[in-house]
Amino acid sequence: MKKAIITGVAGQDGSYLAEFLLNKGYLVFGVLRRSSLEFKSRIDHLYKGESKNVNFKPIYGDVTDALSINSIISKIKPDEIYNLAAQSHVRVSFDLPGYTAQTDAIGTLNILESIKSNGLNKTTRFYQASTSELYGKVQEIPQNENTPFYPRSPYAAAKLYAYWLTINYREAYGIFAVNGILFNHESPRRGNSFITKKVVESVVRIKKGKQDKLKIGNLDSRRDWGYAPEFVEVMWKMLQVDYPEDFVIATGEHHSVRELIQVSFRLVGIEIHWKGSGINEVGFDKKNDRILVEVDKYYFRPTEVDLLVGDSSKAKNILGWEPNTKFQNLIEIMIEDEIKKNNK
Ligand code: NAP
Ligand code: G4F
Repeated sequence: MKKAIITGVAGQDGSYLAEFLLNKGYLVFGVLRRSSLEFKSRIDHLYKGESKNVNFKPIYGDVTDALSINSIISKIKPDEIYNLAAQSHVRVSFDLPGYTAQTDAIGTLNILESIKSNGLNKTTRFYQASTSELYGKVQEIPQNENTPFYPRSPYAAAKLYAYWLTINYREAYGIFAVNGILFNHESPRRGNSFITKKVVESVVRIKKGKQDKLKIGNLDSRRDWGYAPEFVEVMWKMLQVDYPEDFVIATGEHHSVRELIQVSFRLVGIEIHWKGSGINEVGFDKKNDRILVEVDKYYFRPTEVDLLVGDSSKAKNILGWEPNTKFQNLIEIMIEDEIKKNNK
C-alpha cells in the first residue's frame, strides 16, 4: 500500500486530494495544525462518524516547526509528499508577510531538508504547490513554464523561494521534486474570503433577502479559474511519470471579476448593470435600480496582479491532462451548492 503525506489537508485542495488518493488505495497521512476548534468541516467525514475511512490518518504538525515535520517524515517514510500547506491569501500576505514567509517559504525548506537528511532522496517523491501568482506583473500572455516570473506580493515572493528550492533539491540531491504551477481553482469548498466563493455566497444571500449588498475590490482583475477536483488529480499525475518536471495547470480562459459577478447574479435571475467609475462604480438590479454591488477600497491590494491566463499544453502532451470544467460551468456548480446550503 502506497503512503502519502499531505500538508494543508484541511484546506480546499488537501481535502479533495485526500479523497482522490484514498480512492486510489493509498494510506493517507493528513497533517493538521492544532487550533482552538476541533471542527474541520472539509475533512471531518474522512475520520469521524460512520463515513470514516480507516486509511486516513490525521496527524498533528506544522510546517514551520521543523521538529514536528522531521518526526512525521522519518517515522512514515512516505512514497509521496504533497506540500499544500500555506498562508494562501494574497491580500492577507501584505498584513502578515513574516508569517507568510515562514509557512510558504521556510515550511517548504523544512520538508525538503527532512527528505534529504533522512536519506529518502530516492524513495520519497515531493510535490510543491506553486502558483500562477509567481507571474505577477505578467511578462507574456498566456503564461507557460518558460515565462519569466515577476512576483507582486509577499505571498508570491515566498512561493518563489519555495519554487526554486524545489528545483535546487532536485538538481543537487536527485530528489524527485516537482512544482505544479497551478492557476486559480475553485469549488464549493473554497474559503469564503476568496473572490469566487465570496461572490456566490453573497449573491445567493442577496437573492434570499439575507444580505443587502456585495462589497468588492478590483472589478477589472482577470483570472483563469478552474475546478479544484480536476486540479488535484494532476498533482498526483505529476508524481507518476519517469522524470521530475514542472507543469503549468490552467484552463486557458480568462474572465474578469465583473463578469464573475454578472454571471453569478444572472444564475439567480438578477441582471446587473453598472454605472460610475473607479471607486464610485456600482452594480444595480436592472429591474428596480437597487444598488447591489459597491466598490470598497479595503479590498484593493497595494500591488495587483491584473491578468493571469495559463497555457497548459505541456501537461496535456506529457500527462494527458485537460480541464473539463470551465468558467460558466464552475460558477453554476458553486451557485447550485450555495443554494442547497441555504435551503437547509
Ligand atoms: P487553503 O484552503 O488556504 O489551504 C491551506 C491549508 O494550509 C490550510 O488547511 C491551512 O491550515 C494549512 N496551513 C497553513 N499554515 C500552515 C502551517 N504553518 N503548517 C501546516 N499547515 C498549514 O489553500 P488551497 O486553496 O487548498 O491551496 C492549497 C495550496 O495550493 C496552497 O499552498 C496554495 O498557496 C496553493 N495554490 C492554490 C491555488 C488555488 O487557486 N486554490 C492556486 C495555486 C496554488 P488551517 O486550516 O489550520 O489554517
Ligand atoms: O480570489 P482571490 O483572492 O485570489 P488570488 O489573489 O488570485 O489568489 C488565489 O489564487 C492564486 C493562484 O493564482 C493562489 F496562489 C492563491 O493562493 C489564491 O488561491 O482574488 C482574485 C482577484 C484579485 O485580483 C483580487 O484583487 O479578485 C480580486 N478581488 C476583487 N475584489 C478580490 C475582491 N479578491 C478578494 N479575495 N476579495 C475581494 O473582495
